[in-house]
Amino acid sequence: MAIEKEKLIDMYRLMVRIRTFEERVVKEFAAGNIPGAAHLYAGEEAVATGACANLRPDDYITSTHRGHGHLIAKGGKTDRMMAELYGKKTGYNKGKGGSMHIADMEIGILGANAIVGANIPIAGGAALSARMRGTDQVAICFIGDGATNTGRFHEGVNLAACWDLPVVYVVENNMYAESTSIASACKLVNLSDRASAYGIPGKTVEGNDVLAVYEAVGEAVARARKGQGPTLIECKTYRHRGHFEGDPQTYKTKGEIDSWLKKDPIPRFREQLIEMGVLTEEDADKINQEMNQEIEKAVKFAEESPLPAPEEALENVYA
Ligand SMILES: Cc1ncc(C[n+]2csc(CCOP(=O)(O)OP(=O)(O)O)c2C)c(N)n1
Ligand SMILES: [Mg+2]
Repeated sequence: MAIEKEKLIDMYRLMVRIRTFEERVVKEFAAGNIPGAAHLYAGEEAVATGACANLRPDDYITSTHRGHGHLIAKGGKTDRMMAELYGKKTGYNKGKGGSMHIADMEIGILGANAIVGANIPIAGGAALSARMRGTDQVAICFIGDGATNTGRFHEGVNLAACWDLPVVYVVENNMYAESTSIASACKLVNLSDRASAYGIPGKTVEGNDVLAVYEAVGEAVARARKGQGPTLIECKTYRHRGHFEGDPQTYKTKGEIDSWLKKDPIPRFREQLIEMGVLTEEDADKINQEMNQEIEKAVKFAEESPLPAPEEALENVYA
């Protein structure tokens, strides 16, 4: 697979942008600067990055409660996202939605979503709309392993399959739904096997390998654009943090955590790019520094932005 050097560097930068954003959220959440709940994406960056690298600005994504990585990968701006997390007026939802409701219709982000699996029919609807308008837009629907056990998954994937809708289901199998292991909640070893129940192709890839995700989702997006219907790609990955910030994670063992930390997608891709001669150590360090500066600015923007006024509470409730 030949990928342009610039594209590879963009993918690295994006993964670092997501990680730097998440690490800062950990800090600001602990300091009490972010109200509500925070479900972090650290560890899973290769999935959103590899998947969204196949999309155009006018394509769609539907996201989850663990959505920061998806939103950044689809082009979401970290300053407006941070402001939203802070509940500030300059945020994506004018500070009234928070982490789990960020949306930007102009770049196809149809929303993070606090209801597990509720983004599945929304992705189908976006894909149906593209079909009815005669465009070749596609929708990527990001879902967790847990969401594949919901009724919405069955109904949504089944109908999208019957109608050959241009949707790609990217299942982020991070092995847990809250504290419930997928091994205890599903007999299948590979969740991509679920695809056969709907008559669509399914594939399992190593979710911490950004190029493997890019390639598999790329084939699925190409199928969808040609009108050949949905595909389900399972990406096996791991969340570095708890289900939510504050989760004591008593259901994970130290051995498990350590073994996955060794498979961290970011150092892995960095080494790969250095070996390929795409980046030098200095280039990679410079990208890390640039992302630190960007997130520093995002936090400053959030801190300095005003809170929404109480009398604005009922504005923008309906689109
Ligand atoms: C319909 C519904 N049921 C339960 C919950 C509570 N809940 C929030 S996240 C979550 C687990 C989701 O697991 P998974 O789909 O694997 O996503 P992950 O958190 O691992 O990214 C649950 C049960 C919810 N938000 N919505
Ligand atoms: Mg999960």
